[in-house]
Amino acid sequence: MGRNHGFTFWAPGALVVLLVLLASSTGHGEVGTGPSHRAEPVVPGRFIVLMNGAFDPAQVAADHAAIPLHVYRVASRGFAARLSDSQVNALRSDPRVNNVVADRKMTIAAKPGTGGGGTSGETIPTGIRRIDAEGVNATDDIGNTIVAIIDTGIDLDHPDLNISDDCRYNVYGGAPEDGNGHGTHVAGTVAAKAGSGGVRGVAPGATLCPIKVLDDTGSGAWSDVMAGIEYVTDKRVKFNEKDPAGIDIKVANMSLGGCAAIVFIWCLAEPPAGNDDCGKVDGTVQDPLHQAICNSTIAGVVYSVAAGNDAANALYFVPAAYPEVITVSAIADYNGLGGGRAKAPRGCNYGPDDSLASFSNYGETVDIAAPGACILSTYKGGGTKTLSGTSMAAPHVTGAIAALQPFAVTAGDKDAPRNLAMQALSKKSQSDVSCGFSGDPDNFHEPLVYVGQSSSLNCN
Ligand SMILES: [Ca+2]
Ligand SMILES: [Ca+2]
Ligand SMILES: [Ca+2]
Repeated sequence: MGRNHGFTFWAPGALVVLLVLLASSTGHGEVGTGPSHRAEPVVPGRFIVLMNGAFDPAQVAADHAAIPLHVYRVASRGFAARLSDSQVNALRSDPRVNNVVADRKMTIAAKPGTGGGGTSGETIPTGIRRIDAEGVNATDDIGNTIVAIIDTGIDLDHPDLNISDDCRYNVYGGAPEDGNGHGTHVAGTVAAKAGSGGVRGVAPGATLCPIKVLDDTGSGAWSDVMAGIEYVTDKRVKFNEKDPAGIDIKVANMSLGGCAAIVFIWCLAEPPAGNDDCGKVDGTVQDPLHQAICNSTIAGVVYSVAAGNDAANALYFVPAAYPEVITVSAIADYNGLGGGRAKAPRGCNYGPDDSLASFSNYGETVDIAAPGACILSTYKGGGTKTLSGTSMAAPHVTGAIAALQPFAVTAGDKDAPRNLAMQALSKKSQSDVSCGFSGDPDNFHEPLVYVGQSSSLNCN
């Protein structure tokens, strides 16, 4: 386990979030039901400073002798920096400043995976078969569709992936190589090429835009994730404005998350502040990550995000809680078929076949389910690996969105990308006799993503 927790991949195992009961007199929420680990969600000394109106964040930073780690001008308006207590106090009383919030940590909590394919030929992963995506043709339209993977980077030399030369970002500088493997795994489920060996993704050969915001141990910070969102949003806004520097990023995958509300060093079983107003409470930005994502969806980017792996209400985790994103829960499927008749493979048991995965978060903020247990996909170093988590479910939905052709979102409405994509996606209800799944613990029965391009339906 890493030392610090607060923002993590959603893969089961080492949980990152402590759902804690504080005395009810504090007004904080109830006891979480998920497994708990001590959390230290704040990055000591590091802050995110948000502007009022159009004031120049670089000027404000300079006026306070702050050295920005990041300056945000598109998805957010502000900067991130290490600040002393006196700088924080001075910034808070500067009328150009809307708010100064503590930056929060991120830590990987990925379950160690099992070995991948060493076989010749191409393996069609069970998740691809379960949603009938194996018949999606690798068209030019899909190849030209650009998908941002906001993660640990991507193995840039992986022979099974089509990675953009123009669209790439690394918050740490240099090439966005994936020293962890998680981002490469996510990328392969979205878009591993057809007929090239390895595995096959939902939208085979789609163009991947690596956005590296978490380091090789899976650690990072909200301010770094916001920098990745800033890059994606800036490229998309420029595309909307027909600027030659623009890039038509259609959809972004975020297989990561952190606790929605914190007090001292604990995560609370509470939704994020200002969740119905893009992170604002009475005009003050309390949740800058939410504000950044709203401005990105307003620019026309669809966000597909992991629900989280705490077997808890996804409303207590971000970005899963945000209304403007598509939040994806995970089902366990072991054979690529519906019907619930398969046994879990050795060492990879997350509940009965074709049920909500035992680790998956749930609740009203979840929009759609996808396979997320024992998923084979591409991995760093050119090969493949089997991993589990809602991290693995979200890219099935991201790929399904990328495979929708034509699919266009007009900029301007924060809810439009999510709503249009949800309407356009094919889905199967939980109660579908051949395709559905069991075990949803709440009254919000999200459907299963279903691409349905195979000539022989796999649900039967
Ligand atoms: Ca392949
Ligand atoms: Ca099954
Ligand atoms: Ca549900």
